[in-house]
Amino acid sequence: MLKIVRCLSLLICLCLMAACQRSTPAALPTATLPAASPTSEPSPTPRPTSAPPTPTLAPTATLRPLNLTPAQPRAPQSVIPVGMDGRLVSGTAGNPWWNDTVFYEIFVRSFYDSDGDGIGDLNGLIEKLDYLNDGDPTTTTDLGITGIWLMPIMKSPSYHGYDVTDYYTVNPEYGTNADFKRLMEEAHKRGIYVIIDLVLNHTSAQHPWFIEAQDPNSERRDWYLWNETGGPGWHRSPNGGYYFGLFWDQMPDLNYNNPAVTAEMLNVTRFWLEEMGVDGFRLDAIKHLIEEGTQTENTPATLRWFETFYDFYKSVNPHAFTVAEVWSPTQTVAKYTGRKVDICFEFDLAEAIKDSAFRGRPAGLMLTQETVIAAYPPGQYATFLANHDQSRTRSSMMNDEQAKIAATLQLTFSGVPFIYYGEEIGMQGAKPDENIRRPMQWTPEGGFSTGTPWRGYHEDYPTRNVAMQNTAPDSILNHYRTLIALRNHHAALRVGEWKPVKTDPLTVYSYIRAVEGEVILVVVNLSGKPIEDYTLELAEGPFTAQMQPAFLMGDGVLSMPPVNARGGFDAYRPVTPLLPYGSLVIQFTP
Ligand SMILES: [Ca+2]
Ligand SMILES: [Ca+2]
Ligand SMILES: [Ca+2]
Repeated sequence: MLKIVRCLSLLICLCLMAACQRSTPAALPTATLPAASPTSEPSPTPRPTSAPPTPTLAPTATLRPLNLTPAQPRAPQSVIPVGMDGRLVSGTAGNPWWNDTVFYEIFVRSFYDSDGDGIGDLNGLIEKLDYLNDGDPTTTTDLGITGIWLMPIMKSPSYHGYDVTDYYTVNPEYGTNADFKRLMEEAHKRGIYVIIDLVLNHTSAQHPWFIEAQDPNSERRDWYLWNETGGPGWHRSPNGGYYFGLFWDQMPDLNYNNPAVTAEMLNVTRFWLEEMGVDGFRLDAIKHLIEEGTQTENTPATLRWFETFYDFYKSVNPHAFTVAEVWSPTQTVAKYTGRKVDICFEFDLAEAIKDSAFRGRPAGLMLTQETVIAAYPPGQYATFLANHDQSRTRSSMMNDEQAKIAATLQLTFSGVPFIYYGEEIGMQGAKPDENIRRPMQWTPEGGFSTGTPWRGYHEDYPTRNVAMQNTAPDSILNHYRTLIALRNHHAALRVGEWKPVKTDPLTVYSYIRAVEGEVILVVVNLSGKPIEDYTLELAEGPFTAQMQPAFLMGDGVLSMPPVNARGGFDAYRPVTPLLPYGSLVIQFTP
């Protein structure tokens, strides 16, 4: 049996290598922005009723510097919001589709329970899709996100699901494989892409593979890592010997030096892409995949393995997308980006944004943003504020206004934004993990389940919930809705060049985003006080004296920028005063 598996996997590896050698990057297509006159209004697009069109563009060809001079006529803003034109398989201005996407991370167990057993499920999520995006571009009552990342949905004995016992079956607590396919269909109808968590590094200790492997004579023995002496990360097996489980004794690491393991996990990858129709994967803890000696992270073998993986999933679907968790400093993360995985989460940036919002001054934010811009291909990184492993953003802030500022700084920056569920209403929670993964607060009664929730709500649910924030114009929820809508409508915010603006005082933070025909100026008052006396300075830039400013967010009387000879401005004060914790987003068009 093992021999057959090994022969098969060798064959697969050989095929992969051959495929790898054959593939050369396709020519970059021209930008696919719809031609539009600057004055036309967004128009409703018929909701697609059929399956997504076959992808025709190779996203691998798009990892190159942006060309800010598209051949199309000038379009100050995209006429059709992204995610609304059927499935956008190619992105704006030659970028991949994910640069036009705002993702939302969902813990299914805590999102919405459809059957009253206290556990969120896939049918519950389907019921709430209209909250996320109703598929109708003329309504602004939805959140407007265009992508979903589902935390693990495969069969698992734990509440979080990061220890899988069956890679081919949906956790029965969440639903069935058929339910999942219906979710894919309903999401795609609304212009929402769906990616799922894929846990490659380890299985559950209760996975049949590991149960078999405990027998030293089993054919599965070599699917995991064993030694006779133990050590840090090694756990005693009841049948003798020690197995390696970096995170937990219930999560034994798979042995990727064994080609049969690679072959099987590629099968899993193919199954979800082909049979279940996912648009891609969030890859868990990938820096720990292959150990070399005592080195347990970022080994050369791990980086090499992901080259194989990349070629494989792109061969199954050239538009499949991966976003990886490499919880390391930027320079290390960047090594994985492109030809290994598509993009990785930017942990340093998340910390810098939250730190600046909390401290009320830009604590290293500009340097971090410059480092990020320089480290990756343009826009090829995932931005976020918090995820299921970290304190919720609101719990790291002093008030709701600071949480809004953090959202402004994330959603007007480049990259691919990810929003953890509940962040849009400022849900609170800090470690232990269960407390940052609590049920979604839908109504003053809670509204997550008609039964007893698997874990209690955060205590503030009677006053902090979707229903109440829905009708409060200044709520965090409506702030998120506005920012996401702006991003969906304005190419400059999605794929525009980023340029820092010098400010005085430093409690004012500012930058521009620019594409041909549109410049967007972001100005944030990080402090809780109004600021009358301030100046913005941009040594050189894309401004012309003819440009007209207009508010996309904020209000007041706008003044024209004193444009200098190099297209920048020397001492600009667009509006007075800057309100406490105020976010201004100002558009300039010719
Ligand atoms: Ca349920
Ligand atoms: Ca809508
Ligand atoms: Ca490992």
